[in-house]
Amino acid sequence: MRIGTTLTNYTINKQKGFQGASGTFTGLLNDIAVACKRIADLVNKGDLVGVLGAADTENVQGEQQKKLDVISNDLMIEALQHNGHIAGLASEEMDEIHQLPKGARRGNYLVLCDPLDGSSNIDINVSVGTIFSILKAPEGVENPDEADFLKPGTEQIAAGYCLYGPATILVLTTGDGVSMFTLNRDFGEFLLTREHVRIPEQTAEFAINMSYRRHWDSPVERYISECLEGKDGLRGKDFNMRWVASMVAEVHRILTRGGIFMYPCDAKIRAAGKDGKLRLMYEANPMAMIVEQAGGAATTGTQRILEVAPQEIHQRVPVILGSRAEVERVEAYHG
Ligand code: P6P
Repeated sequence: MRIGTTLTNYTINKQKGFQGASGTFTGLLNDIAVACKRIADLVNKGDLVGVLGAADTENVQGEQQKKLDVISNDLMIEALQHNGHIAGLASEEMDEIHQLPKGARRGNYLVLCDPLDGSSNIDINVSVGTIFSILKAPEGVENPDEADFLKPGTEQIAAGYCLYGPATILVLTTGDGVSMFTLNRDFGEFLLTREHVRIPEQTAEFAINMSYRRHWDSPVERYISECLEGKDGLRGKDFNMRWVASMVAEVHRILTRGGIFMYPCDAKIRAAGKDGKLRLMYEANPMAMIVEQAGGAATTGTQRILEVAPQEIHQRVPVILGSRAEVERVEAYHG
């Protein structure tokens, strides 16, 4: 019996192509994988270890945090801050950039993460996930500040997520296609299970929260109405709908069988003074890189997500991503 290709084997082989690769990238991915394995363990145990339910705190978004949101964030900090692979960490769960302890070795990378996305699903035992984005750290900066993190998505070195579902699957792109690694709990390794993942160009499956329909802008209303008209309508085919309320699960479904995911801006979001619900730096950008690397597309409706110039670390954007032909149709309706 073989071991198979571990995440570490994979990234070391990938690094052979990186001039002057020092192995810190492999080390960084290993740190992220360790955090994800521990989060997977706690998500899997749930009530057995008392991690479900709400924490008595709010995050910077003013949203009630779940205990596992806070625990997952603490685990990401613990896994990342002592090994000399990063120079700073940004997280949905922290108002400010996390600076490394005084004296801790600084590394070549910055990590931005949503430690546990979809946490409203934890207490109902529906899939949730960790999302991460990796940037190059600025040369010779001991304590990178928010401005050092505010790079467009095109500058991401790598992006990925870990889906805590029936299987625990880590999905990664380093800019050369998308690969998937399934956790073998028997010996605690992520093993390569899929490579060169491609999203089907066409799809007949859309994901949007229909309960906001009365707030939608006309391009979104037009697109969804046409899908709902089915084969007797303009599209000439029936569509299926999904809404898991966990972006990681939606993106994984799209990588696996195609589809379009939409969290557009709408009148209600605009009235609250926001540009969207999902966050650019640690949700939209990493997912957009993954989707584009798998042949799909990711837009705000009027702009390629990866080209949005960030203004602040927790800013929100509209997100429409998935099968290229469908995303381009929605963009055309916004045109
Ligand atoms: P709604 C989870 O809270 C999240 O950020 C995404 O993972 C998910 O797609 C979306 O929000 C769900 O939002 O408004 O349907 O609860």
